[in-house]
Amino acid sequence: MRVVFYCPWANAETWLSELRACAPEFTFVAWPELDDSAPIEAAVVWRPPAGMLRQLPNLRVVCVMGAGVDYLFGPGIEPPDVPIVRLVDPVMTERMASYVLAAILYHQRQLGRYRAQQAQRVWRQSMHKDTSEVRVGIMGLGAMGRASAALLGAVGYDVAGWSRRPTSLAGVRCYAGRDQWRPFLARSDVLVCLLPLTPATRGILSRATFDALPEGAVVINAARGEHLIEADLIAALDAGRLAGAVLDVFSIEPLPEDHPLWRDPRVLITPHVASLSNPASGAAQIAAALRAIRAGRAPAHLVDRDDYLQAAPREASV
Ligand code: OXD
Repeated sequence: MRVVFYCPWANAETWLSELRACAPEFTFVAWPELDDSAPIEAAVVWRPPAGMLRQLPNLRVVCVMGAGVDYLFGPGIEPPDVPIVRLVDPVMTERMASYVLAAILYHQRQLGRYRAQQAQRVWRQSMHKDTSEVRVGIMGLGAMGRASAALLGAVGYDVAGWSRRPTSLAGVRCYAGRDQWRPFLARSDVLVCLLPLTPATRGILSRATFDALPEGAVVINAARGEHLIEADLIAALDAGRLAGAVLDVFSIEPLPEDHPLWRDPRVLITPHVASLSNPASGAAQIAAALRAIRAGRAPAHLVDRDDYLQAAPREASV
């Protein structure tokens, strides 16, 4: 089976060698260096260029080299009607959980404040909440949300999760659907967004959401920039409703140099590094999906395209 590979990342060559090493029975060809020797039956991609996938009439599967697949449903991409497989990789899952923990600790233990004091050589102690007093709410209980909840629970946080459909997780208070959205927010001192970006979740980190959080809450977004309405975040910080935020993702990346968030001391910015894809372990997961397709089995972690194609509700999930 011939597999086309498209990846705009700096480590694309490493990915290609890992894929070839993990799945030697497949022939990987880098886009656009295709020849006509045999049809392309699979694609391994990250943010493929507009129209690329539509030029592959024999495609049987699209494997994505990351957790998010939202961009496949963006203008001009038009994924063909074949299974789409997202990357669910234990290494990335652990990376996300440790990022979420670090982001919570950054605010809880006031590391930003002490960094600023250090710059002024100021020795001033401030009290902080103990771990068991911090109520964390995780939006999205997929692999990354579940792993984050488990790590935070093990450290001693009071953890709840919210998902579209009812879920149960040991040690985690689980909320689901529209009816339980507000009670979930009302008990979230730290709100962590790990949701997929769909028409139903775009803009979900909005003024209405911030107003429903306890006063002085912290927001962490490690999902997609488009979940957040940036102007609403800045207004909520200015009004003192929110105490701070940690943002790893932005609707425009890299974040433009003149963006006001760069200068906001209440916001910690990281450059989309919460859960970088890992070539060795990621290639092994993709190889498993390709083998499933070749054997006529359904691969794990199939994307439900209806989630991405539905019309946007009037208000984001609230
Ligand atoms: C992903 C990402 O979706 O890194 O995996 O954004």
